[in-house]
Amino acid sequence: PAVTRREAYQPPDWHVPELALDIDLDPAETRVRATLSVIRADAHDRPLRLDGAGQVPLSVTVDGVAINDWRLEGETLVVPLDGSAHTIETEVVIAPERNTQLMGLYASGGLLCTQCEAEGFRRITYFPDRPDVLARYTVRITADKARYPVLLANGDPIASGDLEDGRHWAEWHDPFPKPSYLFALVAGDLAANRASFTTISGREVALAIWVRERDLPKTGHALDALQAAMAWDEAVYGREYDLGMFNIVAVDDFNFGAMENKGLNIFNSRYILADPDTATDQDYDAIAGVVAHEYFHNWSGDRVTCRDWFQLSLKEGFTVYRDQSFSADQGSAAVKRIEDVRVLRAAQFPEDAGPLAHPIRPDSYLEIANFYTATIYNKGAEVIRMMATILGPEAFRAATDLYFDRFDGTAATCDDFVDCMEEAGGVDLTQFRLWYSQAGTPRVVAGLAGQPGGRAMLTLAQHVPATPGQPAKQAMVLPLKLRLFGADTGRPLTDERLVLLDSPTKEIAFDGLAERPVLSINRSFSAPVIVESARAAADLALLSAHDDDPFARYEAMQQLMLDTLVAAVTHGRADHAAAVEAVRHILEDATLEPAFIGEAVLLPSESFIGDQLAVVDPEAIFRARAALRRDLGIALEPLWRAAYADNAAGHYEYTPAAKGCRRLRNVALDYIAAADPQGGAALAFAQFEGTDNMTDRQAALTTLAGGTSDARIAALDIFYNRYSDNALVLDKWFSTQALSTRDDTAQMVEELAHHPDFTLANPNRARALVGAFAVNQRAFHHPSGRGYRFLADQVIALDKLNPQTAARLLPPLGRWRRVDEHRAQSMRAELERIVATPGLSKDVLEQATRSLD
Ligand code: DPP
Ligand code: ZN
Repeated sequence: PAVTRREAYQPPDWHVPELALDIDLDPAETRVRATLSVIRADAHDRPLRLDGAGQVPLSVTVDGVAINDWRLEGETLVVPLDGSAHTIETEVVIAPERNTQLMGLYASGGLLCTQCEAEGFRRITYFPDRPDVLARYTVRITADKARYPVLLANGDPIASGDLEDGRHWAEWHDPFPKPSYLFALVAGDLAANRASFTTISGREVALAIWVRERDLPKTGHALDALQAAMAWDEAVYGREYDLGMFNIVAVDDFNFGAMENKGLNIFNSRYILADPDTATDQDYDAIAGVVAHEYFHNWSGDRVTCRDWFQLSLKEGFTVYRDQSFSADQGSAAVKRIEDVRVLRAAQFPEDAGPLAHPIRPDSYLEIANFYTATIYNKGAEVIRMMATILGPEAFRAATDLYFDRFDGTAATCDDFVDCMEEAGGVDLTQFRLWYSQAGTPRVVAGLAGQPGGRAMLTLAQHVPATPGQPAKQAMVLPLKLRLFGADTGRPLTDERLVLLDSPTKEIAFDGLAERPVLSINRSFSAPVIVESARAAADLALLSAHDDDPFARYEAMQQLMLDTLVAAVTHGRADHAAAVEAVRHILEDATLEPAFIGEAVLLPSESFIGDQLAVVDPEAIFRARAALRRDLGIALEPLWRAAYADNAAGHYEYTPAAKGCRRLRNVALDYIAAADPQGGAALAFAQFEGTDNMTDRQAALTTLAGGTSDARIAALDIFYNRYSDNALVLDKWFSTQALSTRDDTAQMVEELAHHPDFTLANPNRARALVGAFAVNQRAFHHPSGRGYRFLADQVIALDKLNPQTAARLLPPLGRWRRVDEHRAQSMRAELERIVATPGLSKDVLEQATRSLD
């Protein structure tokens, strides 16, 4: 397969200002007629080339006349043209019911729907399927009226009618030129939860969330989130919605979380449907975040799109930053920041440290679907956040205004965005642009040396590690917020300052310090880097108790626990006293909100502990973490029990405060179970049975699923029977077991793969079992190698149905450099087995071969 390179970008040879689609829907045989008005871009003599995949043209006409001098080069339809403007018509037949890749037009639960990003449109019709060809779409859909009473496409509806044979049709027009990846169509038996939104300039927008009739009661939260997001984007970015209608459809089979098609977002149902009985607080938060994310794409993605797929982070990094800011404004900003950093560290740091590392603007790909990564999205968002920090809020807003104004209706690049930041911010971001080209997580070594006479010297050094294809790195611009605190009193000794570390090393002197200083650095996680700063347990404990930046406070606590756990893994045992006392202090601090306490007292994950070690020993990490969990549980048992009792709620409410109470209470439950497995299991089972909401039920189930009590089996059975008709909750049943810390998880997961409710055809289900298992460090790295074999088997099987989702499950197998030689060999052997599989997709081939390097 051919590699696509960023450097090889060429502007399109032909523009397509208008596209009319006439789609006669049928699951087995859908007829697509496409009429393209094409204009030669400049004085060249090249033919028109239209991308296609999986179909053949039944007919091709030019200016109304059938031609036969067209040809196929691979799957590309090549049409020789003489003039500078023509009308091209093609006709194809496709079979949505046989589309298991879920790219292009496919069937899901009786619906017909589309997913076109990145290159799915070519599976529907012949078109220049690249994001820099922007067309105005008019779409006519015809379908059986009984089976598909609702017919939706982008833009606004302009006409509809009935036909004689029980069929009907609808016509939609989207006045905004858009690339083909934003095309969407849905047909099915759907009901709408409707509302309206009045924009800042007074226009009425009709909102609708379309689902199966029986799911209507679960759409209220998503609809609220949509309205909040629309208002927020007006207030914070000055962005107003631009069509008369905004539709969202939920579908059960979906490769992504959701898709920002112009005026017709299509969502994975897990990011729409919620009620207290079936969705956790985390689900509610994710729904609001994803609804906002897709809505925000209307400007950052649709009105201004990407020139080519190497610029993906232009829309994704920026839009993730926007949705993170939105969610921070809706609840506790401190807790949101902690959660976002945890995701970055769990998903992106390992990617940046492994064989699949790539810059947020990659240089080449075999299959673009493989680049919808935590690096493009989450690190991309951190890069935008750093520019916002450097510019300050007013200049950042001026810069985004300039960006939207200048590039509205066009396909832009990451450099265009940074140019606007520079112009409006009056700053030089030349060196900062290295964030777009260099992969790898920068490391900062920080040392603070106290000197006599109230002086101290801070030494900072940066190092960007080598990554595949990038052996040597240049020094980057790292915006580090820092502040000094007094070691005796915990009082701030300085203001917070923003240091731009833009050279390999830097020294900063502090004078007039009244006490020995303690360093608080990378406050609010101002730069997505790893800070190494040898600080004594007592100093970390001091910061965890006194730092005025909540993120830094959390971070000090995490560092103290990490140091303790790394010592335990390295030496077989560690002194837990400092960690216990710091946690006690947090639990006893009445000024803290429960949500924050719930985060601060959480143990670092096994994988994050592993990331601190040269060679990961999953069993030793598990033991060290379990021992600290038990000691914290035992030493502070009265406090956990008090937290458990004090944070009980009468009934479910989705508010930041109620959410925080549930969070802390469930963290406390897990510590109680660590201290007292019998009593804890009984408490968990009582909560499991007595609660009125899924947050508490799933938390109790998780605690039980990690233990050995008899209540475990009972709870799993009750849960299964109660929710056996709800696919999204069954996903939780699978993933809770796949994430269990029990010894026998690997075997249980193999058995679950044969459960009648398990299927690889549904991406959510595949991710719930296989994806969850592969991040369960202890189970996946089972010394027998059975975890690796299982993952490889599933990837190979899924690749035949759905290459994109199969490829996204593969990366854990590439972490072989991080484990001992024996495990590494087993992992490599499985990767080699995958590569040797006949008929492998380029999606999986690319991921597996890169993972072996
Ligand atoms: N639908 C995916 C997202 O919104 C890809 N654009 O991030
Ligand atoms: Zn997105």
